[in-house]
Amino acid sequence: MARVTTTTPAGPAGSAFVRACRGQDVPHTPVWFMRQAGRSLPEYRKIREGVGMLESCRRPELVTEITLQPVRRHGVDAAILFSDIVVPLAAAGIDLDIVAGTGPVIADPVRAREDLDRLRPITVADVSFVDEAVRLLVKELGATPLIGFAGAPFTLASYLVEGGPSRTYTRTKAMMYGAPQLWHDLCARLAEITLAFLRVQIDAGVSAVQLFDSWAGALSEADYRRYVLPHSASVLGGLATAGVPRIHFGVGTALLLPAMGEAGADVVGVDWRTPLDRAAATLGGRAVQGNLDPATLFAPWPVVEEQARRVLAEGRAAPGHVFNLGHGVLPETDPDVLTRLVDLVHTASAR
Ligand code: 1CP
Repeated sequence: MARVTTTTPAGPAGSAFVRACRGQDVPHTPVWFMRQAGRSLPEYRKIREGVGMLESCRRPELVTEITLQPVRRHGVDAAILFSDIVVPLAAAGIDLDIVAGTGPVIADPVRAREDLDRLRPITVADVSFVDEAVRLLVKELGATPLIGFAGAPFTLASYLVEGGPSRTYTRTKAMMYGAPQLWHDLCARLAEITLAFLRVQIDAGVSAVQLFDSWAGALSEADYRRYVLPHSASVLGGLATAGVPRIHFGVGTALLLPAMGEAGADVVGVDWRTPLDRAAATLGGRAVQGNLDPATLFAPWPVVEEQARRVLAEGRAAPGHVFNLGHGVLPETDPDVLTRLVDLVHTASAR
């Protein structure tokens, strides 16, 4: 009897990364790192000298170079577009800056109904620099997949309402509970902008998208389902037929993982607090991404190796596993440890 073999398309669609996202067999577990481009790399610090963060996101040649740096250096299985989650908000008309050492700062926070008028829908013309950067990158990367991304409505709303980073999300929750219709209208607008922004990246050629709901872990499951899930679902559901895997990630989300999967993810990103086998058991057959604690990279190498092997073993419980950290690379991380970790993941997982 003839054996049925799945044909592997050439190029990014046949890469270990895309195949793992789809739960297909892979030659090795693919690996990339959230915030792999950034301050851990001396070549990044050098090229960013004297160029503000937002400005650097708007220069396609610079975006291309910064995005390629960690691919060249570490040999990761995927690149992630160098940008920031607030880039589409600036394109939509919000006056904001990304302040070094702080993060996004919003000049006039969104607190009342009339503030919604400052959030216009976006078209490709508003983010033409992203369209151009993705096209340049797809050419440069060849068979290496490029991940596009956006912030999810809750995480974006938290910056808009608080005015910047927050630890307690007091004003955000005050709006959610005290003015639920305003909250839902704000999130619906953000979902529309986010969906348009991801479509621009998909049309320009990204091979996967990641929706970052980094701060969703601040919510109970009940509140997440009521105030957040419908909006993230309208983003992810809007991409159901786009033909690229959808990754959905947040921090501190142990009890939210099933709901984040239900929002329409093919792959659920897991932070380091939840073992991947326990996550997989609640995810109804979805692939997982993660989840080495980024702080582990400051420990002696034998500890890094032991922990990475544990993550690989736990990841086998899921239909597909993309190795990553449980959150972004910390700026003080030794880049040589990241390179060594990529090699370890590849050799230890070779089938
Ligand atoms: O690997 C890469 O190249 C990553 C590119 C990238 C991504 C995916 C940047 C560049 N930002 C982001 C997404 C992002 N931005 C998220 C989601 C991911 C996550 O959870 O880490 C969030 C929450 C932001 C908001 C943001 N932008 C923060 C966090 C602030 C807070 O609330 O604590 C910060 C510090 C920034 C600035 C920023 N964005 C990116 C970089 C390299 C930097 C540092 C600034 C600089 O280099 O000048």
